Amino acid sequence: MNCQLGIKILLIFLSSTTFLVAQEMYPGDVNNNGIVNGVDFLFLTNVYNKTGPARDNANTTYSPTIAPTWYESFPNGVNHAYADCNGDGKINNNDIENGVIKNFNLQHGNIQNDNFDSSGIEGTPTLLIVPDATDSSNELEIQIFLEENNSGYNLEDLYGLTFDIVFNGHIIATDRRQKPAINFALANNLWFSRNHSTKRHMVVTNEIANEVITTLAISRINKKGANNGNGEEKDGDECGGVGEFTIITTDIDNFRIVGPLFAIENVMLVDANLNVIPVNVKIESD
Ligand SMILES: [Ca+2]
Ligand SMILES: [Ca+2]
Repeated sequence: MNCQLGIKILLIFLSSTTFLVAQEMYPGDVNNNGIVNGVDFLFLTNVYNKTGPARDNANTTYSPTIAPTWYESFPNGVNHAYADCNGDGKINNNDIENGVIKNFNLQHGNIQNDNFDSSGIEGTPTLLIVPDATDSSNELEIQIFLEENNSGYNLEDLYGLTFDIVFNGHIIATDRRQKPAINFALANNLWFSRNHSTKRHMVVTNEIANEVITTLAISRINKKGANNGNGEEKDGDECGGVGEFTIITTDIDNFRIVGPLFAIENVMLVDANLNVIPVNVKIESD
C-alpha cells in the first residue's frame, strides 16, 4: 500500500467514525420523542449517576445540539447521552433542573407518543387518588397512594411513576402569583425506601388555556428492587404512599364549577428496566 492511499483510508475511517459517534439531541428530551415531559424524568432517573463523554460548548438551550455517543443505550435504542441534558458528562440533579424542568413541554419535530398506560383493571397496581375538600372551602387536599391489589407486582419493584393532574383552572386561587397555589409533599410511607439518597421527584405546573396542569414524577435512582437487598419490605402492607397535594383554591362551595375539579392524565408506571406497568387509576369520591 502506498503511503498516500494509507492516509486516505485512515481519513475515511476517521470521518465515518466521527459521523457515527455524534448525534443530535434536544436538551431535556431524554427519550427523544419530540416533547419534554414526565417520561423524560423517568428515563433520566433510570440512568442516574452514569457518566460518559461531555459535550463541547455544552448548554441546555432547547435547540439541536450535537452530542458524542455514550457506551450504552436505553431499551428503546436512544443513547444514554440524551440524559446528560447539560452536557457535563454526568447524569444528576442538574440535568433534571436545567434540562427537563427548564425545557418542560417544549417540542421539536414530529412527536412520537409516549406509552402512557392507565388501562389497568382489577389485578394490576392501582394509583389511588383521594381528594378531600371538606376541611376548608379554600383548600383542596389530594392524597396519592399506590396499591398492589394482589397484582403480582411487589410495590418495591415499581421503580418510577409520573402523571398529570389537570385542574379546572377556575378553582385555582388567583393570588397564586404571590404564593404557590399548588404544593406537594412526599409521603412518609413511600412505596419504596425512605432514604432520600435513593429517590428524586419533580413537580412542574403549567397554565394552558383554562387549565392548570401539574405533572408529578417520582422515581428511585438506585436500580434496585426489594430482591436486591436495598429496599425496605413493608410486611403485609399493600398500600404505599406517594404524597399529598395541597391546593389553595377559590371558594369551591360558593363557586359554580362545571364538571369535575380535576382529572388524572398521562399516567406511566415503570419498573427498573423501563417496562411500562399498566395502572388502574381510582379516584375516591367523598
Ligand atoms: Ca420526551
Ligand atoms: Ca449532566
